[in-house]
Amino acid sequence: MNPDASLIFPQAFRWGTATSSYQVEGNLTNNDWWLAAQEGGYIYHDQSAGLACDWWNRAEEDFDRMADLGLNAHRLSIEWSRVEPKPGVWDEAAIARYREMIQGLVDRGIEPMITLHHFTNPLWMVERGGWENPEAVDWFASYAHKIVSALGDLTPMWCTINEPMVMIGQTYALGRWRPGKRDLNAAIRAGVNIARAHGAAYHIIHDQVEKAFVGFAKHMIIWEPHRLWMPNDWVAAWLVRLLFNRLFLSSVIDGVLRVPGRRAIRIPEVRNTVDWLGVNYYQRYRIRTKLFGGRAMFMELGTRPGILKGPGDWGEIHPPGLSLTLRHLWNKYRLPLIITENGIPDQADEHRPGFIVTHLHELWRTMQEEIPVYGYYFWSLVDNFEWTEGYDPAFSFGLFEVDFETQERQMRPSGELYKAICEAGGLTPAIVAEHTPALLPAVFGSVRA
Ligand code: IFM
Repeated sequence: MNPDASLIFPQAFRWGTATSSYQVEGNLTNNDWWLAAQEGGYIYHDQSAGLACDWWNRAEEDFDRMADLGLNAHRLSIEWSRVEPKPGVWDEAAIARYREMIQGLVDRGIEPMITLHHFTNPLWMVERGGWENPEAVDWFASYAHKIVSALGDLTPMWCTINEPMVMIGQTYALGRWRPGKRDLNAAIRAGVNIARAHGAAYHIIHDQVEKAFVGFAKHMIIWEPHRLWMPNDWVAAWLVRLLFNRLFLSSVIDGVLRVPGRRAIRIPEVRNTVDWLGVNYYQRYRIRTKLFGGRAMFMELGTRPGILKGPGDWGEIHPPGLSLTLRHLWNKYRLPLIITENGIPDQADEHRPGFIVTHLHELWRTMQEEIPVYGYYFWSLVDNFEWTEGYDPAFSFGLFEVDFETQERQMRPSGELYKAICEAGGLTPAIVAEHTPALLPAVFGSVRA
């Protein structure tokens, strides 16, 4: 086999994994996701994250696993409700523990990327109206200031907010996340405040961190019409693409939020507050319109037979969507890109090895077009709490399987594969032959030495 055929990534490429505070830390009872579990009706079996992966006590054991995989980067988040349990009251011991954890990554040669907000909000914040309250911008800025002054010397890599459109859509428009609103005006109010909060944090980070490199993580989905002959499905797919993929993104780049059918909202202070764009890429959805669905449900998600799907409503696994997305974002915004998340719910690890190889193949091909992608953070290192899916085993994302009774970890075959890739700095014929032999012709068939 010709070793020159390998798909090797640049020397400085970041090979990472990603996690978030509520999903892995444990014993968090001061935020809205904990409250949602108490209220019931939002989460699989009304579960809270409970002890999760017990990172508050044993993160370093998983950092050793990262080092063993050969990772040089990891994305993790700070839990706002932990460090600021009451407005303006700081838990210095918690901040010290974060410092210890993040130093622990640095000591292992793993560059931390710190996310300031990953879905959870402190209870005091939601009691005061949450993101709909314009004061949320100042609350978030004060929290960002505290964290950046405490941790800013440890890393230049900062991610302000994770998947703002997922949070806005699920909480305020689709009514799936607590408090379950279906109110476009509320969604717009929250969207503007979140964009402002992002902008404020961007400047705070740049003021305090030398060589700061700041972005946010945007969930990008491939939306396609379900029935190619049905004009309504095309229009619906176009509309959802615009609302979900583009709206928030454009607002922080242009400083204007343009909701179709509404007056444009100017937020000039937010303009150009992105150094890099984080792409969380997972799936493709096909949109199917319904004539008699009622106001909120005039469309539904469809899938095609014969295409690999995730569990439940996860949609279709579609590796070419990653390159399509990266190409589109680069052509439109000309900003460096980072894959801040990519992964698959697959407890049996039946499809994860193929998922990793096919997505990295797409990524490598895209980078050959001089599209700057600075890193790939796999979601996730360990199985963890999956939001409304709770601990439903079908939604296990880890390179390591976790036994939540004993906290034991077991590396999955995909963990072995990712380790080989990180150590080699890319895909080689030997790695693909060993871990996903059926993909060998597809990945290396077209590569000439
Ligand atoms: O677990 C989530 C993560 O918190 C945000 N992005 C998608 C992941 C998988 O659903």
